[in-house]
Amino acid sequence: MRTVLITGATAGIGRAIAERFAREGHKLIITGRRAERLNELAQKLQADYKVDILPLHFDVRSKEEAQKAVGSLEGNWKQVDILINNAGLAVGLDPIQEGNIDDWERMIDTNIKGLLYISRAIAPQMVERKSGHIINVGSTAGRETYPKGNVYCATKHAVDSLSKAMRIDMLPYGIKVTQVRPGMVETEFSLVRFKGDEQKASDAYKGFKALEAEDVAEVTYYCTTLPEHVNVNDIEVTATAQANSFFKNV
Ligand code: NDP
Ligand code: 8X3
Repeated sequence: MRTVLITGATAGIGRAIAERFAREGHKLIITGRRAERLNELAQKLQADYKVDILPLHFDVRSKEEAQKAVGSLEGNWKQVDILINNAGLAVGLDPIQEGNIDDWERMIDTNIKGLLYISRAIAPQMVERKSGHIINVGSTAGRETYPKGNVYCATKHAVDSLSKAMRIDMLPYGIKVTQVRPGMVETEFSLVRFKGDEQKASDAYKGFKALEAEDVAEVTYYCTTLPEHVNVNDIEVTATAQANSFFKNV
């Protein structure tokens, strides 16, 4: 039984990952901004799987909140064996000359700085114990840049770069670093990207069978089941109907 901290567990991929690990009997620290959803999920997982769940609601964009949340961990909760940096978002889909600067900042602050704040707070105890696994949720958008995806794609390229950098820095301590890169997954992602426009959000998945959050959770869980000497450095997973960021069988 291990302790797993999952950021962005109130919806989509993070929520599915939380359920996948709870099913296996692991202790979970689940995080997100929406306290009510987080508490409901904690109660559900506790009831369904009889596991210990600690909900911590905070905004990963705030260095102070992130440090305070991790600093509040007590006793056994301090030892995080697996950190899953999943919280993230795309906001807007505009050419660079029309981009909304606030949208850009939300993406950069969440997808890059948030991931860094949490990793900086959790990694030292892994280093001290010479044990641990950090999983960063990247994207196919971290490999390919698609039209109007500019800043979102740049943040996911940063996740790619940081995953490689962390793997080098963690090497002397035997800490695994994995990047999981999903293609299109039908979650609240597009609803957030299109600022609540349900039509635009559902159109994004029209005409093909996208991944479900549970598919990504399964792949993520798999990466944590391998022997001590084996690490999945980087894994890209798309729907069968999606070849890459540009080609879909619609
Ligand atoms: P969802 O919108 O369904 O879930 C996003 C999660 O991130 C929520 O739990 C949300 O919680 C959390 N989150 C967002 N901003 C913050 C913040 N500032 N502080 C704390 N938590 C935050 O999207 P997905 O599940 O699809 O996305 C999860 C990850 O997967 C993201 O990193 C995304 O980039 C990546 N991804 C998604 C793909 C897709 O097609 N869906 C494909 C490839 C990668 P709350 O709002 O409660 O704070
Ligand atoms: C999310 C997948 O293709 O919308 O990372 O960028 S995509």
